[in-house]
Amino acid sequence: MRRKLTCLLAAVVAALAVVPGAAHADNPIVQHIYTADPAPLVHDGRVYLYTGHDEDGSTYFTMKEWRVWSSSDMVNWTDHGSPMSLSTFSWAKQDAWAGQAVERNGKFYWYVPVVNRATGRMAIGVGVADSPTGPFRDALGRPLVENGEIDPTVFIDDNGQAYLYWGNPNLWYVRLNADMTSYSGGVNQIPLTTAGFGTRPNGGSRPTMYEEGPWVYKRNGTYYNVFAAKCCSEFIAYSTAPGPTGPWTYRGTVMPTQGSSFTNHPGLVDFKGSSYFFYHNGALPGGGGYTRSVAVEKFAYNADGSIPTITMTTGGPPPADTLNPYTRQEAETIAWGSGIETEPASEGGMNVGWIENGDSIKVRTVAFGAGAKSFTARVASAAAGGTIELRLGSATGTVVGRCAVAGTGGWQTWTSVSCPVTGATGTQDLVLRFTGGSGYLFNVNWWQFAA
Ligand code: FUB
Repeated sequence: MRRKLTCLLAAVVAALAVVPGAAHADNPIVQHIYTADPAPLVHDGRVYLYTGHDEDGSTYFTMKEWRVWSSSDMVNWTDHGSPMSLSTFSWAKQDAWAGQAVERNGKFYWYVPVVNRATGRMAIGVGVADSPTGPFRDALGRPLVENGEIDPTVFIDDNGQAYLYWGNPNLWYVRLNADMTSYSGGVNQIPLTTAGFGTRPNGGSRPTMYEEGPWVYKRNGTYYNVFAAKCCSEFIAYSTAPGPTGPWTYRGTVMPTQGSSFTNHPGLVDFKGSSYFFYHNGALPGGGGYTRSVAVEKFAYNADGSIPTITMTTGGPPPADTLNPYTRQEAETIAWGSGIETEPASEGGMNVGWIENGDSIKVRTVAFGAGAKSFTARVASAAAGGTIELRLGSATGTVVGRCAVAGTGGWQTWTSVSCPVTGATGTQDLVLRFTGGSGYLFNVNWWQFAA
């Protein structure tokens, strides 16, 4: 990924710098891999984002694993790697497509569609974990439900009744039992009427706008189903209902067809007092219908509960919070990464790696307060190392510190390096810019300032 992106990203960032009003570029929210099919979950003061992973250079929905990301501010996103993949489900053959995770009684349930090797049909599996970042295991050892259709969304109503909806070209649901891994009442079909889901121009066998990717939730007593509409290219539309199973009324467009991907996929949450709409597009260099990227926009419901039309931006939402540099921050917590990649770290979590001269990581709204005095980073290098430049605002901003990194004898042989810092005060974007000789320089696991 990085080979083709490094130069192109620099060009994109340079172009954005001269676009009035585009002071920063934080969409798509992940730059080092292609991501698709966002499913956000708010838990314990963070938003966890469950996505698919489009392979580099893909010419189909060639997807082998799912990924998890999290943020406390909607702009800096931590890479939690891949805690669930096709290999989690021994019965799964291929197609790690669009799913959704939910928490119940301290456990996290992640519903996903995959091809069942035994039948060759799409089936819905369920992963379960004790933490929102996994690891997830197969809860059942078999599909929860199978009818050849995709894109599960899960919703727990106020009375505790949980529902799993899914479908393309139809729309189905089951009533999940409290264990979240079985259901009662059989598999039910939601009638796709034009009153409920709009009229598709030249619809033929698909007369309504409903295509796939339902996202069902409840707000102020109204049930919402936001879905990918029409094909292809898709746009995002929604319907509402007085109950979880209907009757549904079509409410129109949420996001028009935009963004260089012929699919789109919705996910909505409220977080720290605001509403957010997640989607995907083909906005990264090399991006397109099979190399997609997840992005997010902030929005406000209209007074009558309707959803305004939301358009894709390169800026994304404003920060919902500041980042505390005086606690340990993972290097893989990133607002915009240029040239870097991530991998599992031997010390736990992920580390940033494949760093070359000129690569950088931007972290937004870092609350330095009265001033930072020193910087410490956890680093490893099987090569000669290099330097971490600490810059304010951008990769060409004021240098407030320089930390030398020497070779440690291995890419996972970790040590801590420290250096003095002057001039880092107030709340500012921070860029860790990496410099050195040729080839890969060093890895970074975490960093922390001292006041
Ligand atoms: O990512 C594979 C498929 O593309 C998803 O399941 C659909 O929602 C569409 O986004």
